[in-house]
Amino acid sequence: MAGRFITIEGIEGVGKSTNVDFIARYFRERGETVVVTREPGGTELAEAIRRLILDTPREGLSDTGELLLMFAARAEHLHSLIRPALARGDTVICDRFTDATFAYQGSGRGMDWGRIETLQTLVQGDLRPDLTVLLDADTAVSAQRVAGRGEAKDRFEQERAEFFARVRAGYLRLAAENPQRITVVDAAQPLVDVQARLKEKLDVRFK
Ligand code: Z5A
Repeated sequence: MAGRFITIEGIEGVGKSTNVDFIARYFRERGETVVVTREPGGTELAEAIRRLILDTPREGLSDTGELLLMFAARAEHLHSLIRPALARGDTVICDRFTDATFAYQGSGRGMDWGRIETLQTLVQGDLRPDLTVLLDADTAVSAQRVAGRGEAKDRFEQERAEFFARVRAGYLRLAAENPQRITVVDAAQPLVDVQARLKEKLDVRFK
């Protein structure tokens, strides 16, 4: 596959959407064709699955159902958007990917990581991101930023701080286990500093 696959991860409100735009600009300025997408979602069918997941109250969807819907959405996303874009040689930047499943369904919900690895192989084969940016901040910072938006809370946003602390620990475990692929950026800093650090890391990796 000729294109580049970059994902961005972190707990809610750490600045993923904000920095996806920054990364997209970085590669467009280098003359690359960039496809920006997100999970769950990215295609019409996967966006419908996203709405189903996020709008269903906690008691209305089992943990196993939630896990399988995440991978069903991912299978469609890979088939219809990500793999074709990579085959064309585009740079694909995805707001969340399978690390989110390990962190949220694995560490957050307490589901077995080995089972998630099995689904990862089934759905992705050996496709993994070339680079994953993990925006890391503690739960107080993320909660404050989410509250600042004043929007209605979805299925995940209604979870308590302990849930997000487990999710964050899951992400940090993934970063420790995959140091070549996952780079951690301190997202608690002012945006200008976060983006300066991000640029340094992209320069080192893609110079
Ligand atoms: N999920 C899952 O469980 N399993 C999976 O496999 C996948 C997903 C793929 C939807 O994701 C939910 O799906 C998600 C996990 C689950 N739920 N949660 N939590 P989502 O990505 O759409 O939802 P989200 O995490 O809630 O994203 P978000 O709320 O849009 O947050 P964000 O993109 O990280 O943050 P942002 O919108 O860029 O920034 C938030 C605010 O902070 C905004 O006002 C910014 O201007 C501000 N901001 C950003 N950076 C800074 C800095 N550095 N300083 C100050 N202010 C800042």
